[in-house]
Amino acid sequence: MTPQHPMSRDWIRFLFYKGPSFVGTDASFEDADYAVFGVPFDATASFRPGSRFAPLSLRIMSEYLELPAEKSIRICDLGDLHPTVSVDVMLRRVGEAVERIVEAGKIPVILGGEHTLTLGSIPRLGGIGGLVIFDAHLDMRDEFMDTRINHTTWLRRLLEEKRMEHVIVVGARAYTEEEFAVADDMGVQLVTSSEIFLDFRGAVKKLDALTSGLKNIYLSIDVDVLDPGYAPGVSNPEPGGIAPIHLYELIKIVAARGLMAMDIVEVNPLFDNWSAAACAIYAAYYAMLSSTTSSSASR
Ligand SMILES: [Mn+2]
Repeated sequence: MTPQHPMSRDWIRFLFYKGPSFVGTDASFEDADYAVFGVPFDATASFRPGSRFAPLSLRIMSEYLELPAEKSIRICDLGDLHPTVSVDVMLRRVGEAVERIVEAGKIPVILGGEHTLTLGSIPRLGGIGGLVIFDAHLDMRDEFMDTRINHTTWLRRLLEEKRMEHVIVVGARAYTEEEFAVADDMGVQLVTSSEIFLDFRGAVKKLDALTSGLKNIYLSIDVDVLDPGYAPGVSNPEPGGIAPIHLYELIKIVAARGLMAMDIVEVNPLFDNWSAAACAIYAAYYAMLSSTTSSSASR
């Protein structure tokens, strides 16, 4: 009798690649602390569409990066929501998904898609202790191109519906005077990209102070917060952005407070050389790592 080669026991898995899945995980929902799902939606794109392809490219990139301490985070990949061109349908489905994930005691990690999806998730979550957004933009227009719910207005719609006490936008640099005035009026705190560039340690201290004592953070990462030189593949590139290493260090501060949910949006693979996708994966990864490490330390 010929001895059994180890691969013969699971030869289908050994020979064939069935991916991609986020960081290559095949964990079940039951076994995971983080439940990843994609939202292939870019129907309100005002400049360059294509972020609907980001969930796929983020998964592919995530399988090729050498991420630190990968084994210590328990992640499952649920797949993508079905595509739709309806903003209302997308918002409803995102809301239902995050509600079910949080009810099961897990942390949703949403792969956009355009930023509008955050308006679907936050209203369905009770007990958010703070909203920290990394973004070049404020997304506080009243309307844009004749619609009131789109990727440039979602934060204004969210805060009109329900004021939140701790809303912080980090890396902001591209906004109208009106948006700035509305943000100020609604109590939104800013850490601008110039502040981060000119005095990084000062920015660290400021973000540390702004998030001090907060927990159950909703973290929303718009990859256009990065300079387009680092992350060209976004739908609305704005020069003067921050560097990836600064983004990761700032994310670690926020995520260490403890995450309730997270989304990572606006990567656009049609304009990417895989850099924006790689930066996005690292950002999501450091967030999960910091939140996990801090929660197991406080147990
Ligand atoms: Mn943006």
